[in-house]
Amino acid sequence: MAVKKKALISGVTGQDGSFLVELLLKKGYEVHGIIRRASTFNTSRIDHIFQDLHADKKTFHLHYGDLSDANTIRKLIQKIEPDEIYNLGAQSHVRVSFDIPEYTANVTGLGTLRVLEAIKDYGESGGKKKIKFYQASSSELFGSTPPPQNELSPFHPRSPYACAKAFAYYTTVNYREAYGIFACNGILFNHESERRGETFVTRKITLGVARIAAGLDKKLYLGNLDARRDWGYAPEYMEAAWLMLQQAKPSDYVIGTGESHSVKDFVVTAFAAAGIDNWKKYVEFDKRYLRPTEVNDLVADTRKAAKVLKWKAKTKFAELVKIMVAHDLKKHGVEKP
Ligand code: NAP
Ligand code: G4F
Repeated sequence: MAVKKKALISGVTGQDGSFLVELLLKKGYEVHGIIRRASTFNTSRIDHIFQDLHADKKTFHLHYGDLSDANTIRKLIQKIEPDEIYNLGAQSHVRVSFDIPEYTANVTGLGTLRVLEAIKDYGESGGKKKIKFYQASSSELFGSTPPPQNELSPFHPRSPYACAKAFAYYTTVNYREAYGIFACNGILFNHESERRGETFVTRKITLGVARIAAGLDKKLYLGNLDARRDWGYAPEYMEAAWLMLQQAKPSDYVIGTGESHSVKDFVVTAFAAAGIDNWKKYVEFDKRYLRPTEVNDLVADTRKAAKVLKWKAKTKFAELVKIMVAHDLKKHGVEKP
């Protein structure tokens, strides 16, 4: 019987982590995930996997750890000896990073360095696996660089989050060049789903619409409606992440749909998908959701991913909004219009 490949995922309890676990288990991997100790349950996105017929306790394992704790990361890598590491863990909220910049730099920036150092030391101390590394880089790196953005576009980070991701991006490139580690940056544009965190704008909108449809809320409070994003469907983006580590050579790739829409477009489409006319009656501005520096427009130029990875986004904007609204309406017991 062929030996199963092993993957180690940081951020396994997040939106992307949960889709990546499903994908890798389907591909026959043994999957290990790092979870943080919390005083409340934080595994709701992955609980169903243990009940799935295809996953049992022998193929999916969880370990306590934290990206701020180099010692535990090192020990986990030495014990598990994964073939592939996906570093998805991060303080990933851009607005929040202005409130907790030092913590964000520590986890989102230095966390990446800690994982790469542990991989390097594993190799140098005679570890037998040539561990491949995926870094969850972000289109936030481009910041104020005008669209479309590709692998050669300049970075101009506009938040502590983006600055931390820039450190992580360059550290990944440096460890590839300096130590020959198979390390890739997936520069992913915004990707969403029914599992998206509830404070990111898309999910906040689809949940808000569902709560209004269910009669639970009267208003939805938002910030800047003019910002434009390239929004795709998260499970497809994890397929791209996996593909990057299956190539002959490590490299960096932009992943997105190639289309941008404004937050207002998302609002209009979401209310319409729930059969509610006159969105203006429900949406109010709240300056608390503005950022000191904003990223105005992101659009991915994905020609490299299409050529090398043969990857292309399938789910486009209108379909994505429909999926998310339908999910949140159902969650609130509202029949689809
Ligand atoms: P998410 O839902 O916010 O998940 C973040 C994950 O990181 C969670 O599992 C979280 O654990 C974990 N985490 C937070 N702090 C940690 C720490 N100190 N140590 C270890 N783990 C920690 O994010 P996502 O949307 O899945 O995104 C995954 C990655 O891709 C992130 O690095 C994000 O910055 C990046 N990214 C996302 C997008 C996007 O549009 N979704 C685009 C580009 C890049 P808890 O569950 O315990 O909080
Ligand atoms: O949904 P957002 O919070 O996502 P943002 O800032 O684009 O970051 C997400 O995507 C990045 C990839 O480019 C990831 F790296 C990052 O980890 C995260 O997943 O905000 C999107 C836009 C912003 O322009 C924001 O100002 O929506 C605007 N917005 C308007 N009202 C709001 C709100 N954002 C949030 N979160 N909440 C609002 O009420």
